[in-house]
Amino acid sequence: MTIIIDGKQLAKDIKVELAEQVAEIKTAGSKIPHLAAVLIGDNAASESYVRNKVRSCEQVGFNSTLIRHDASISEDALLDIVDDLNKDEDIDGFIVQLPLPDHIDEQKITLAIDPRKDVDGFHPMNFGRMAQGLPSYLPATPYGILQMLERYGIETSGKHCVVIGRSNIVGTPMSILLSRKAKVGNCTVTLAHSRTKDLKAETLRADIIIAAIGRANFVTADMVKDGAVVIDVGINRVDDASKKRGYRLVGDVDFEAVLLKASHITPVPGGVGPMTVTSLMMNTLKASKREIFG
Ligand code: BQF
Repeated sequence: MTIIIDGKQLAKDIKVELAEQVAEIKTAGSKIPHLAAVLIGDNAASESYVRNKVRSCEQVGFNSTLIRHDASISEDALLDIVDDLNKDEDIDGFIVQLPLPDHIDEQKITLAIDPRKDVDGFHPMNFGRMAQGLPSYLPATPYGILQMLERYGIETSGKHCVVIGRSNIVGTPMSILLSRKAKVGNCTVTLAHSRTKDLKAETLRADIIIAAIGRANFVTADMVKDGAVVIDVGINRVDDASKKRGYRLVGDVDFEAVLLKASHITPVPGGVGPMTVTSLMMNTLKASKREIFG
């Protein structure tokens, strides 16, 4: 029987653990962790992601601050906001929700964030430290996936993992983390992407498949070996007249068909997504405890 990995429940469990730690912080009279989020424009998906983050802060007992601006904000004005947050003693960590409007250089904004407050782990300082196995804020999605593998007792050591997709925030860091010498790691990793010659030949050899392509139902059953672990990072909208919103969310994996082959599979929604948000909370707690940079 295939195990459906319940990311929503796992995220709840982690939030209970975080709330216990916050309660101890409050009892000790120490500073309450404080996360700030900067949201530019009115992209519906970004709004819902930031809402999830603010709600999670409330659930675990963190303070949160949401800074909103319309899409016409200049790059310089956004850099000023980042600078203010870098200097604000009460803010332990902050995120600038991506994507940003086209006239703003995301790389420039990311570089302006103080690495000590970079709880998304996107600054090259954190990325470089991660790649070298030094303490760092791990990017939230890969961190959430590591948590899932660990908490479901999935063996990774010596396994062949195929990561599909080479983005800076998911595929590339995931491939690095799984190949590292670590509790969850020691995989032999193949990083596949749009120029990969024979993707099916690669995925059929995989013990673990991480799908982070961004195309609905891209990974089909014929690409999956019997007993493989399948982690679906995709969040794609497909038209669905039976829903009142007019669409539903599906992953990068053809769930119903792959379910019949996999040993473990993550659903969408309720799989990787909720774990991404709790990972951000875990990073924020680390920031407030100065765990990474002292
Ligand atoms: C769920 C994200 C692409 C680009 C930028 C729960 C989230 C999503 C799904 C969520 C994501 C995706 C986030 C579910 C944050 C994950 O129940 O399946 C939570 O809020 N996410 C983001 O902040 O930026 C993104 C995906």
